[in-house]
Amino acid sequence: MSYELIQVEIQGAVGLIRLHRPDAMNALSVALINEVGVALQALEQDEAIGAIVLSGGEKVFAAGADLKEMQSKAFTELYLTDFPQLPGSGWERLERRRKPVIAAVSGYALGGGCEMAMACDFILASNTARFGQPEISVGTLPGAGGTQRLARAVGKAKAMEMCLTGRMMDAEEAERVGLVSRIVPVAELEAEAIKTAARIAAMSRPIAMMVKESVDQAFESGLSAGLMFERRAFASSFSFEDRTEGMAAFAEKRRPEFKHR
Ligand code: DAK
Repeated sequence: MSYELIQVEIQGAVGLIRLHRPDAMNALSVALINEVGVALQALEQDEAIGAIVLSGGEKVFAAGADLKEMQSKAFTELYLTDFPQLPGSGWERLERRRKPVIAAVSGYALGGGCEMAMACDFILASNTARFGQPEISVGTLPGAGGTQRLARAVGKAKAMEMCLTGRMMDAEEAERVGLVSRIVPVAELEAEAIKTAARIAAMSRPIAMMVKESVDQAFESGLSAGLMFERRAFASSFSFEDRTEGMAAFAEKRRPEFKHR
């Protein structure tokens, strides 16, 4: 598959998807979102891939939905098509994927760009990253998780202020409040994200997927239901060969050789 609006690379067991629409600040047109979805699906289906990095350019991760494309849309169309989340659409694939995805954010991550980064499993940011939900400035509001994931990530006060004023948050503030896991110098960001993804990909794939499902569960349920989910997942890890191998390797003071089974 050849792509026009993204670049896809494979580095060992890591798949890299780089948003690449530099003349429009990586604005998320439906075509771009769907290319991301196609690439994600291919990487999900590739047994050799254990983790994925989603990055943009050094100046911009993504400046949000393509406002020029969105401008002429009417309510009826958005409602009838559940824009742009039709079954099989790129956004739906991003939301439903099972392999871990790291967002590597440099520069602007605004509107749908911030939402796309937050839909990943965690965000590594460069020192130039700037996050915001400026939709209110163009007369609308976040539509792909901005009010929900931002509030869960940074709490009500910051989320409310950002969504109501459109104020951007820089990398330091984003790390301080827990929106990003770490800050990396801009020139090193993509390499560091790939290195981090490679570390995840070296773990047992099914166990990494269970870890992801279990942490995600913390945002879907109350504490006792979440604890029960985790306990059941923990018990079921004992059905994997990789659990036997991991503990045997520890006892034998060697590196485990996971077979992803
Ligand atoms: N859409 C289209 N084009 C964009 C764009 C965008 N969001 N952002 C930038 N561009 C284009 C500019 O129009 C300009 O194009 P030319 O004029 O050169 O042709 C080029 O990129 C360079 O932009 P600037 O000249 O503005 O560059 P600056 O460095 O001065 O400013 C900026 C950079 C990022 C601060 C500024 O461009 C800006 O404020 N952009 C708009 C940011 C914004 O409002 N974003 C939120 C959009 S609403 C959903 C999924 C997603 C969404 C909703 C629902 N579902 C799943 C239901 C998302 C909604 C949104 O994101």
